[in-house]
Amino acid sequence: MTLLLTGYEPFGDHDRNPSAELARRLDGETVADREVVGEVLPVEFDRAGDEMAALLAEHDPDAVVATGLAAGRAAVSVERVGVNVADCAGIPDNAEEVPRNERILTDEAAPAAYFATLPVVEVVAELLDAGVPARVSNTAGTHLCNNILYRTRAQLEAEDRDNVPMGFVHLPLTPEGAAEKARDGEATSGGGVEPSLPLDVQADAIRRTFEVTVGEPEVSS
Ligand code: PCA
Repeated sequence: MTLLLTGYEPFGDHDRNPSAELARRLDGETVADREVVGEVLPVEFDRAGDEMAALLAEHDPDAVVATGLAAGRAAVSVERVGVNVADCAGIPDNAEEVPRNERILTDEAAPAAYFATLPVVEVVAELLDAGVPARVSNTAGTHLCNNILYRTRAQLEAEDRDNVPMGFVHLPLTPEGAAEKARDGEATSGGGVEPSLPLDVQADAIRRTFEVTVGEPEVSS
């Protein structure tokens, strides 16, 4: 029994991506009595969805949590919905693709959006109870993070695997990442620094996300 966790490689002007670090860190851990499979996806519109499809086929996970970086957000953001839009919003992907106002699935019957099937409200409530700044987010944007949410939900539905909970969690910068960015900026002249959350706290948030999603392990008597 496995739990699939994906992160994304660095992209744009980010030299590091906490989501990739987390996927590597949690890979092989036991969470809620299941083994976490942590994998890093390419930030490429042409490849990410196909790589996810291959991971679903290989691991047949009990739940899927995809993650990525949302620099500037102060909280762990559990996404509610993925929309059928691919628009790089000025940030080319790592293959220099720059889609503008495109559909992810061009089939007429493709829905405008898919809801995440993680229990997003319960996950956020649990994270807040545990002292982790978290919120439900109503937009994952239109870049690769939205893309993997929409495409994975479409894939699971097409395969009649709708019972596999799947969703997307956007992560803030780590303190190290925020400091690195501030070094290139105006912080030494009184400028601002982006919000951040330590990787340990982010890792705890992801473990709890899985636990709430698949339920705590049974306590045997
Ligand atoms: N964040 C981007 C793409 C990859 C990542 O980690 C996003 O929010 O879409």
